[in-house]
Amino acid sequence: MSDVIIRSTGLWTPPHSISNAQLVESYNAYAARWNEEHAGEIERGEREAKRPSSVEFIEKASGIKSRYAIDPDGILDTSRLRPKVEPRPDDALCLMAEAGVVAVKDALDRVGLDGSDVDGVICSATSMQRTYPCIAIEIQDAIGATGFGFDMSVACSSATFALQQAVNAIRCGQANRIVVVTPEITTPQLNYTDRDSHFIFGDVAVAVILERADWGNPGWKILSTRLKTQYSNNIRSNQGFLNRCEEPARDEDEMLFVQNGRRVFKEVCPMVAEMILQHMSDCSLKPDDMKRLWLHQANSNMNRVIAQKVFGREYADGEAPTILDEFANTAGAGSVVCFHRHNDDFETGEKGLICSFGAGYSVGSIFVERIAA
Ligand code: CO8
Repeated sequence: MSDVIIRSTGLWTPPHSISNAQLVESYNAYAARWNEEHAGEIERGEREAKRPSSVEFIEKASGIKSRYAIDPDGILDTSRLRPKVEPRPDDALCLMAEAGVVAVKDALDRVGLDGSDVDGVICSATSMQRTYPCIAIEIQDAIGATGFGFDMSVACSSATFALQQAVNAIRCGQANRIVVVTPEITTPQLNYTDRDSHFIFGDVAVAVILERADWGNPGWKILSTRLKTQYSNNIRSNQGFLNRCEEPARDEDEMLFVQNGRRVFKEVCPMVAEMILQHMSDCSLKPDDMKRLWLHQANSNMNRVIAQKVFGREYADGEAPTILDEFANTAGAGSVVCFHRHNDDFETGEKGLICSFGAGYSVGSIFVERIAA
């Protein structure tokens, strides 16, 4: 059995982003129009008026300042409030594969590799654009990789759960170099008429190349991985293949992201901190062995609570950085995008933790150590 390293990571972002101010202006225009249209019902107490959203609330409650989006115009258009996506012919790369391929090629280019050097592709994201053929197999074909490809999905823990599958496959000799790619096209899954959640998500794709450590390349040795799930309905989407057969038909809102954010906050923070500390102790590691925690990027206040519990002290921003200001919540990709953006300053032997958490509930923790060639 060979140890496994992360050799490289790569990123794709859409060319445009949306600021909180733009999003709030659009939501408030929609809400004002809705209130006018429903003035009679609101007056008779049959409906509640929609209250305005605010930039101050969003930044204080979440740390989010902007998000990349595949189509800002469609989202901000108050008569549409969703991105516009052109259908593509079957022989063109689909949107998720296209985003994924850019992230994978970025990761390969950074270490002078080619798609043909890869013998496994796992595409793991909150939602898949279609059921089959797998997006991973489409990406495998587009980059010229050999071996196998498959799709998987564990909401916000999609990347970390896939990383463990890749590590195990390499350890067992089923592959030598695997790409885990997480294209998170989240903006079409958001309800832009819901003040509580209209600001939360952004689009991104991130890729991780893992390979046998005994090849002797520099990178990040995987010290240990651990996964945990516990059923909860507090973050939910009812979108699925049975929707078109359901009678009575569901309201479209039920097929979009909904959450009880307060409950999530309260339940997930202790669960994650306890799991990290237990995992750390089982690996004979101590909080002060960690130079950095690359935590899931849902909410800066959640990360503060978790990082403080893990370190057992006040900590500097650089010890648990957030990327929410630029990216917002990018679901399964967040902790890995954070790792990608904030790892240049590590010296050989320094250690850190990649940790995701979210819907399911699901938590994935991965300890890594910087190694030289
Ligand atoms: N503007 C102004 N005020 C607002 C707004 C707004 N936009 N929204 C709510 N308010 C108001 C509320 O009405 C409330 O006012 P009042 O007390 O008068 O009723 C007040 O602000 C406080 O509201 P909340 O209690 O809801 O606010 P919180 O401080 O709890 O913050 C958060 C809300 C930011 C949602 C916070 O609870 C949070 O981040 N929780 C954790 C969420 C989380 O981590 N979720 C994980 C989801 S990601 C995941 O698992 C992947 C799922 C798959 C994703 C698929 C892609 C779409």
